[in-house]
Amino acid sequence: ATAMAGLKHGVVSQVCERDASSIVPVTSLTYAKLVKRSNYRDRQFRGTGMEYEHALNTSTTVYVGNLSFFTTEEQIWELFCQASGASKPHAVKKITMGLNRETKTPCGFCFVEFHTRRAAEQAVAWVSGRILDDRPIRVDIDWGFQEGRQYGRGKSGGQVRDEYRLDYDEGRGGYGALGETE
Ligand code: GTA
Repeated sequence: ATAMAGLKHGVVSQVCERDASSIVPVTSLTYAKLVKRSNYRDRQFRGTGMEYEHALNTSTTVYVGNLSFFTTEEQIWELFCQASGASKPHAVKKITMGLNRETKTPCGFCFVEFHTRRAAEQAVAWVSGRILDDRPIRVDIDWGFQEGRQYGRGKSGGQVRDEYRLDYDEGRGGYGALGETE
């Protein structure tokens, strides 16, 4: 009940700071309510709105955003395996690091594929907002990984959001790409 109330009022930290081992079994209906949808829509998805919705509702993949460029795949494995609980150490199937299209170096996001839908939903509910390398990470249900999606779509090869940023963000390459040239 605390978790539900926390999400309802947007107090994500209350939910995320809980020890994964304290998660009690709940019904799928409760999980569905816990999974908060973002407003993100992948404009490169080739399909109808209904197909996109169906993919989001059934996918076992999440997108993880706001990562530091220095966060490693190993750290992400550790975080998600730990969050899945000691009883399910193999919940994570695959991690695909987001890479700068030009330099092929990490550019601040990744996709995590789980073995089950429930594990993906739990990750959204319990891991989003956790601090990794001093940054609150964002975990979003994703429609599913396809080759090519691991690359940043910004003009400079990184993520689009890093094109427009005007602040200085040490963990994400300093100033935004456009800010540097303007
Ligand atoms: N499931 O939230 C997400 C998400 N994001 C942000 C990226 N991906 C995501 N997937 C899920 N949820 O495979 C995926 C993409 C792709 C990979 C890299 O990560 O599907 P990208 O970040 O480089 O490019 O993607 P994307 O997603 O096509 O960028 P988009 O939607 O144009 O913009 C993302 C954000 O950038 C916006 O929400 C906004 O914050 C900022 N932004 C975009 N345009 C502007 C603008 N003109 N001015 C200011 N800010 C802008």
